[in-house]
Amino acid sequence: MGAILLAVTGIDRKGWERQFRALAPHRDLRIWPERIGDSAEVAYACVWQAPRGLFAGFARLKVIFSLGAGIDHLLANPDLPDVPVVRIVDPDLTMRMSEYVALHVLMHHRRQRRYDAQQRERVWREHDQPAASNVAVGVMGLGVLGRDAALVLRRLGFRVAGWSRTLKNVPGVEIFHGDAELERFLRRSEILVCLLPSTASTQGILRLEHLCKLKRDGVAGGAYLINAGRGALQVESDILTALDEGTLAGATLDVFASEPLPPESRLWTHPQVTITPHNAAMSDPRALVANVLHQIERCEAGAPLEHVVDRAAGY
Ligand code: NDP
Ligand code: OXD
Repeated sequence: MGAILLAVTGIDRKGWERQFRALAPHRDLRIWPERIGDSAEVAYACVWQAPRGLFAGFARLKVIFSLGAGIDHLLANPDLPDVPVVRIVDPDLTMRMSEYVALHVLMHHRRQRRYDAQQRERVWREHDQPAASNVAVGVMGLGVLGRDAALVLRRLGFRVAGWSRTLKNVPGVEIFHGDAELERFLRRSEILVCLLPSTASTQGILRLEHLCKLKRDGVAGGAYLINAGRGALQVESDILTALDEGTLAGATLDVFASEPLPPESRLWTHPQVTITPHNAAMSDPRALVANVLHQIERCEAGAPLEHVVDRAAGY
């Protein structure tokens, strides 16, 4: 049984350590940076935003686990060894993301920001409320998270479409795929939900050229953007321009080019922007350590690992 290394930055480490010790008291757990011991004994690395150079010190790694669904933080690391990289796919994380997507789609759809502003002024005024069945929502990325979010939105009654790289089949969801179908997908979407990974082909995809194709003359009363994928997908100055010009009627942003979002960013104070601190679907160690340990047990039993990242595709 090889030792397990826990190496995280930017998130609280204590909950992960506590949960590993609680669920696998028999395992040899090493903690970066202070309790590494003999690095040659480490077989599994569980990481989030690993510091540059981390992997160079561990010559016998067998598997690297990302403690989140995204792996862009790993692929950006020039020392990443040639071993399988496994990402989190877990119902707990998926449900958290679908909650977030449903909350923010409904917030825009039900004009909640307007009612919040009215409440501050003690104003009692109703606004026209279209039915969800007349509102077109588009989900960019129909992977584990996008598919579930699309189905939840469908269940809420929205007209849902999804866009992915390869052709998918999601019951009740209109399907678009590939670059050739992006424009048609955007033109029919009033509320755009982005759950793409950050890769060489998706970075900057939320730019003016694409935002201005969203459907503005539908019953939603304008076009809305919800990005919970990655900050690198969005061009923040273009989003501000789109909001100022009315190309976008509102935006919910959970991820940013630079995190935490710098205090001087105009996004903080824009009246049509809702900001959350990259916690649309936080990785909760209470649910996810069991997932990682299960994968380690599979590996040690000679079973194939699940959810291994395709490095060439970048996700
Ligand atoms: P998946 O790998 O399961 O799905 C990715 C989807 O994106 C797939 O449908 C894929 O297409 C599509 N895609 C990738 N590249 C392209 C492209 N060039 N053109 C069109 N579609 C493309 O990932 P998950 O659903 O598990 O997670 C998605 C992302 O969500 C993560 O990478 C991460 O960045 C983000 N995330 C954010 C969190 C937060 O708290 N804000 C929490 C967790 C994840 P295809 O199906 O054809 O392969
Ligand atoms: C993830 C994230 O990728 O939290 O899981 O961003």
